Amino acid sequence: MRSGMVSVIGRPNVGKSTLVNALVGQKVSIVSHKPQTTRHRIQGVLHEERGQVVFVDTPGLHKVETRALNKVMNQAAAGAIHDVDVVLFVVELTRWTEEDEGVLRRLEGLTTPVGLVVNKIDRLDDKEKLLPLLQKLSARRDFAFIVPLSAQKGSNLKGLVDELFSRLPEGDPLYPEDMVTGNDLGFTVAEVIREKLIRSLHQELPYSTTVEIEDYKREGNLDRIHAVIWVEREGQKKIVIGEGGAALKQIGTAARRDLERMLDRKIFLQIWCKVRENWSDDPKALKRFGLTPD
Ligand SMILES: Nc1nc2c(ncn2[C@@H]2O[C@H](COP(=O)(O)OP(=O)(O)OP(=O)(O)O)[C@@H](O)[C@H]2O)c(=O)[nH]1
Ligand SMILES: [Mg+2]
Repeated sequence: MRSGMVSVIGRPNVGKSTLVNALVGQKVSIVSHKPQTTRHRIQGVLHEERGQVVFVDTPGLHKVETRALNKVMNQAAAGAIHDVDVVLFVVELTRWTEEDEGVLRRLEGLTTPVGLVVNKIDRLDDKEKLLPLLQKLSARRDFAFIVPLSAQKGSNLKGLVDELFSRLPEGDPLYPEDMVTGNDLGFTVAEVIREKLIRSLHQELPYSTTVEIEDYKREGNLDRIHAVIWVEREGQKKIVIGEGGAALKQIGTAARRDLERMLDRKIFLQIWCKVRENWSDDPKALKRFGLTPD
């Protein structure tokens, strides 16, 4: 048997979380079309006959660190490069930016094997263009391997998993067979609510919100959960709640549906929206909301 840790890094929005979910066959990390969705390191475990891979999804490494939250997110991602067996650097096939360049710089001097995952190949209209694009990317570093794939369509995932297993050390599984994520239940619930929130909000507002679980009670087949959506200003609270509470109700319903399916239990979910001014730039608030680099 082989087993080991693989961290998944890259700039925001390239599809790291989509990839980790596809690899472990279950949703362990939330996804949205807006950059900077993931804020923590998220573990997802792939179990196979030949062994186990523990993936570490990370926040997208980004350039502009306007608030303390940005620094914490970048630190969480950068810290995941070390003490793993393989690093996966995820990029988009057709879009290379200054932030990809920044990720590449962070990898300089690293002796751990770095594999390049070229994602979103489903967007390529002309397959003839694939090879030249891959050649261009491969010139950027001496990558251990390069795998083009589509995380969303699930194409060529096996090619990637084979590359990983060939590089993992021999050893017993790190986690029990039924464990899919290393993150706890309260965290997962908060993340599912945050996903619905991000998807329902526009422009910059998602960056000013976070979700905290205030109370979590298990009563037979029912989980009773009280959650708080924190925003930074009164005006934002109005938007989150919506006309007559309609927006908040929609977020709650969508989150409850997902959670009932994921946990196979009845969920009673109550969500409040509260203001904590400037929380995203306040180290004390970040600590309280569990937003620390580890
Ligand atoms: N067309 C296409 N879209 C994809 C693919 N993989 C991911 N996406 C989309 O890309 C967007 C970002 O996906 P995420 O998985 O949240 O990206 P991420 O790298 O985790 O982003 P951050 O957490 O913000 O760093 C979402 O809208 C996904 O649906 C793919 O293979 N093809
Ligand atoms: Mg993500």
